[in-house]
Amino acid sequence: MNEQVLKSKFLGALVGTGVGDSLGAPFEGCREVKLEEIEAIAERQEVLTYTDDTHMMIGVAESLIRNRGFDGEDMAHTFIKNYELEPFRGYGPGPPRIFRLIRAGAAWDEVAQGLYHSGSYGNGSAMRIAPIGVFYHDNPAMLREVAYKSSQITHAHQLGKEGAALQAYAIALVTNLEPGLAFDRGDFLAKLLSYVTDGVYQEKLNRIEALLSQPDGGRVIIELGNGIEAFNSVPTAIYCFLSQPHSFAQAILYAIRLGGDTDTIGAMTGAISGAYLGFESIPSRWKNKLENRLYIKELAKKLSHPTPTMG
Ligand code: F2R
Ligand code: MG
Ligand code: MG
Repeated sequence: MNEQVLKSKFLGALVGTGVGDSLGAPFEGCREVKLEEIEAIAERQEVLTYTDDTHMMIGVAESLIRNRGFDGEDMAHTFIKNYELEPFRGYGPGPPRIFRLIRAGAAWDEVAQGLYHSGSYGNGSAMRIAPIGVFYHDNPAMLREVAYKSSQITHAHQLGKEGAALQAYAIALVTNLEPGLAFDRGDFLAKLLSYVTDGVYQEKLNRIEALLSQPDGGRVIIELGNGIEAFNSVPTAIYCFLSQPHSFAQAILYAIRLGGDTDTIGAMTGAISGAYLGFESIPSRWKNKLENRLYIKELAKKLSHPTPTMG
């Protein structure tokens, strides 16, 4: 693939995360969201402010760049440093507890196992995964290994890890596709299905084709979910992308209109759509207002010059 196209996809995935997160943030927890409200609030804001989703995604990118690949200790301490600088980003309850324990000397790859008895299956590791999806886009085995290990820092439950790997693989698959060519939805879903190892995700992915053929937001919420759990949001983001594969704006607006965990489903939909369609597909009225956009773009550019290695 042309180097410029690939770079645009890295930019699209990272900026897409930030735009989806910041557009969805005002509606997190709402039951119904009106299209006009999303546009009106975005229009009124001078800056589109992101939340923990993008803040942690930035930490993932910073650590991958610094180490030219995954280093768990470094990524954990990057999360901690960023959190301590900006604890107001609306973090879920689990990560700050983990950060305090690691600060007190707990091992980065052991501590999260004890959270909620069997580890967290929240969507916190999937929401930040975009840099891993694009960085390892041509190596599915390493992609899974790094998705799992990066999840292990805060989300050690198998469903949390698998949600992160599924979201990363969706991003990787579309990174490998030329946006100008026909998009084969069946092939994309079949690849996701053969990659994912957990029955909970397989069952949800199996419902997507039927939901796409008879679009109904209510059924999407009932059958795929719009909640804070990885299994109730990652398949939903994949659905939102597939419902509007050729329009970043329409995919994001659809995701936010579902209500529930709007910033996170928006962020994950934005990462997939941005990685497929590229940076240019993200409307200027949104991307030009994204908080810290120059820094996020810089991270995406640095990430796109690599030979991935494992730390
Ligand atoms: N925190 C929020 N939103 C709350 C409101 C924020 C407000 N707007 C503000 O500004 O203050 N959103 C962010 O949190 C979600 C990601 O959460 P994460 O990182 O996964 O957290 P955690 O604590 O690990 O898991 C979330 C909840 O899932 C349930 N859960 C997880 N594992 C469980 C298990 N094994 N057993 C039972 N329950 C489990 C718990 O209820 C956790 O609290 C994103 O939406 C992000 O935007
Ligand atoms: Mg958030
Ligand atoms: Mg959220």
